[in-house]
Amino acid sequence: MVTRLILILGDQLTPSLSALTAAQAGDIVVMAEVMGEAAYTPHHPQKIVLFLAAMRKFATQLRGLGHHVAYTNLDDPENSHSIVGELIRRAAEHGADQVICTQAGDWRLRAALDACPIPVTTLPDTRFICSEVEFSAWAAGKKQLRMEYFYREMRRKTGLLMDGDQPLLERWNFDAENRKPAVPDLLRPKPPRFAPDAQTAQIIDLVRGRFNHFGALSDFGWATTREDALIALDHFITHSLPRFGAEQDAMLRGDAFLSHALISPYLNIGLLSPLEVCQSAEAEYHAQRAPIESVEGFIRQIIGWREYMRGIYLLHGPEYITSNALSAKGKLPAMYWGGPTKMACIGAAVGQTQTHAYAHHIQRLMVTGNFALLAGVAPDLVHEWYLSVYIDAVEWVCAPNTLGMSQFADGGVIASKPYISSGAYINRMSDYCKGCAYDVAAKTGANACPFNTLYWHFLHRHRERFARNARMGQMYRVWDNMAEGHRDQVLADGDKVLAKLAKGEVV
Ligand code: FAD
Ligand code: DLZ
Ligand code: SF4
Repeated sequence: MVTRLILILGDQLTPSLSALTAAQAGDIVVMAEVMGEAAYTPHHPQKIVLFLAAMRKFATQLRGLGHHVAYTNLDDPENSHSIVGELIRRAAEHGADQVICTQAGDWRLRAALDACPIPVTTLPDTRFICSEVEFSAWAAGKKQLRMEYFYREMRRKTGLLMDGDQPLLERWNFDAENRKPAVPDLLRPKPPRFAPDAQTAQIIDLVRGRFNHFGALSDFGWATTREDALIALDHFITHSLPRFGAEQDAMLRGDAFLSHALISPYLNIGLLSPLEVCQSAEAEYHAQRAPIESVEGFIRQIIGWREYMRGIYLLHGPEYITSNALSAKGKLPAMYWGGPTKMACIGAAVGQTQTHAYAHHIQRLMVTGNFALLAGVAPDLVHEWYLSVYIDAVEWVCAPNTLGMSQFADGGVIASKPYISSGAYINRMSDYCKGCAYDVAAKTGANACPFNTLYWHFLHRHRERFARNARMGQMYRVWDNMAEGHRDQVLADGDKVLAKLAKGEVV
């Protein structure tokens, strides 16, 4: 009988995975903790713990289902430390001459598996609502790939929040009712955190001993099994979903999680499925326990943004991660890696990233992302940072969010205009500016909020590209109507901030 290896990667922890449903008696399931994956970028230690703990527990589950699992621990002396190396080793050990795998999420691993000397049969990853082929068909011939229209297709396809072929309540989007500023609220439900069990605690010790990456391990509280991920989902749906829409964009110093779901890592490694998550949110609307604006906004993030980002990443191929449309070349300031800063907003976003490996979307987009874009940081450095520091970071979703949505490095494939703002937006949506060393109201001077000077500096230096953008013309008119002396001062102050950043000085 032919022996085949069934490869299961660290983000493929789903029993109904195509490679597992293709398994036959006598096949060997291969799972491997390897440095090639654990250190290709300086992952936050909590992220490494999550992957290794969830992998080990999934392997136990597979054995319980009757699979023969050949599992390589990180500290196995025989470990070759690459996925392909482990396939070669296991093939020799078991006399196997074929590998079955579900398509890897990243181009990097796809290329490695394409070069594997053992023949590999690749099956599609069916855990997404929109397949790769379906997305290409939707994109074909379109000049602009608008997420909103893609999302409507996904609503029709899934039937979520639909009334026949029309959207429920005759509206696709309820965002006008969402996105209120931050209000401290002691009664806001706190998401459950999961104390490490003995197996996870052992992995925490292993990771602490082997990796010296940015990020703390002391607050590890992530679910590492489907059972606990379901508890996290259920808690969100019951307690936080009703507030999700209103609080989606709010930021508060003392509250890292607000009313967010904290389920992205579980979706991305396969402990939860996007459809089950959306259906449980939809049920809350029908049971009149959550308002339409929260439920629709939440479902849009998952069947809209998440699927759309994957489609864009796959459509644009391996070169997407090298894009740099604005030719940005700056260094990533040390404050992103926990270095000192006078900017309270960056300090808060980076601080909670260090503690929890988590920041919510608006912190990523409008604080750390916004600043990197205004400061002209090289997008590959920005991408490396996001890919490393967040618990949910895998390339297919991190790259389009970072390079496309946040840094405009893809030249406008995803965003029709750059996501930039002055300090006023951050002040409106957060409590960061109160007590910051900078003055959010000051437009010039040593005390002026760096977002204020760099905002206009960015528009000025990229005038040729953006002045004719219909959504940005108004900002250029505001700039042009300022007194010339004031404009010169803003630019000179912006230059000073950029010079400090270039010299590695604290801002
Ligand atoms: P919630 O705010 O509760 O949202 C619910 C779910 O919607 C999330 O779990 C997620 O699955 C989905 N979602 C929301 N927004 C997006 C989006 N823009 N793209 C894809 N899915 C979305 N998300 C990742 O999963 N991995 C990443 O590596 C990642 N990198 C990002 C980098 C940048 C610069 C930005 C701006 C966003 C990034 N995001 C990424 C998207 C988003 O910030 C996270 O999905 C979200 O913060 C996860 O927390 P949550 O589960 O509490 O989400
Ligand atoms: C992220 C990650 C880490 C930290 N470690 C492993 C590992 O040891 N073994 C493994 O199979 N996968 C790991 N992963 C997840 C992979 O990097 C992920 O499967 C690819 O990036 C494809 O999306
Ligand atoms: Fe951030 Fe500026 Fe507000 Fe300080 S004043 S917290 S730098 S937006």
